[in-house]
Amino acid sequence: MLETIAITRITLREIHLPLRETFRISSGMTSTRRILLLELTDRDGVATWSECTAGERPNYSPETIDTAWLAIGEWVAPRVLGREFGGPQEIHAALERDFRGHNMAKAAVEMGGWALAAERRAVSLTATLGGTRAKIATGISLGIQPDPESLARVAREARAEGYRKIKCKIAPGADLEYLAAAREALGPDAPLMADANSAYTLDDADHLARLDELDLLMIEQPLANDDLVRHAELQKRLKTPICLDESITGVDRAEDMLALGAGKIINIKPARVGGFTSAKAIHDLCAARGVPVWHGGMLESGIGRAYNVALASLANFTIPGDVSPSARYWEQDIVTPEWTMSEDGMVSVPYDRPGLGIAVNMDRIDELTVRRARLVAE
Ligand code: OSB
Ligand code: MG
Repeated sequence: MLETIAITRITLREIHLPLRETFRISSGMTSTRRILLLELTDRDGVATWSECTAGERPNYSPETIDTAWLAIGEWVAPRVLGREFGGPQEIHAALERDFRGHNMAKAAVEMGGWALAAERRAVSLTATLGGTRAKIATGISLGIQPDPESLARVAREARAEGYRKIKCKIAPGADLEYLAAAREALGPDAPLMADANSAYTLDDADHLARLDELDLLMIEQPLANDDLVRHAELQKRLKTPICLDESITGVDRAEDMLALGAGKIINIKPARVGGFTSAKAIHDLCAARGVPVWHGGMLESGIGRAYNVALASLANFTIPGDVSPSARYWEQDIVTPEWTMSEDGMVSVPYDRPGLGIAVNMDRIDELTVRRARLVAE
């Protein structure tokens, strides 16, 4: 049966992939990504790859690459290996029952299930998800720079390269002046936004209200990761729309955001919400309510990026995503072809190629691997 998914083996690998430039956000810096890759194989020998996007430290979400390695081995894989599922949505359901949190660990396997379903039918992951676009609009997420002038320079360069949205990371002490310099460099009509990664509190509301003068598309996640109530209070005091990232861990939180008025836009990252089943539910809810969404990024390798590109091709991803081309991150990616961007800031969706639409560069992965584990049905 083409529709059933029966995963019999999952190989975990950790690779170390140096970023071209250190990426600084309000809560920490990353210079080399420690990336957890999964190779999933089914009963008939059909195989695919997925990526767990947890970071090295619990500064973005409570998960890390090490907790995900443990959670997949101890709890996720044992629920999935050797079982037959009617479709990837059933994998999602099996991972929800009496199993709190660990969304990124769950997502790595659930999303792999979607790619296996695509491989088995020899259609693209995009088609399997219901994507409708042949290319997606791309933005860039710029890390915190040493001073406003540096931010103005990199923002201008990014705009010249074609990026359709310029997102600047901010933190207390690196916000108003920095964004004002970027606005000045880009001009009044350029699509500019800020991402605070939870660096502020409600006491900063008056300070944050000064951002309204800069005509930002939105401010992303100003307050704590688990706080919708104060975001609702802050939104009342800001003209700038609030976009939530960290706070939206599932479709229920998206409903809460809308009910409370805690934000007007959602950054969807499938890993943060436990996988594609949940990401699609949030996408559909927002589409029904007229709320725009865009696809976030977690500095993924070319494998994770294949999943992001596929999901971002769904109809309600109407704002350019943080889905930049491989060369923005890596000297050399681990996939062929690498992800590229056109001069007008678009990434092509491989809708006519089966599965992920890219080939995995095995030699490169072997070179970069620092540990490996093989999980099989008991
Ligand atoms: O908040 O969107 C974020 C990277 C790591 C952790 C959190 C975030 C980010 C980014 C990177 O903004 C976006 C990208 O992958 O280009
Ligand atoms: Mg963010």
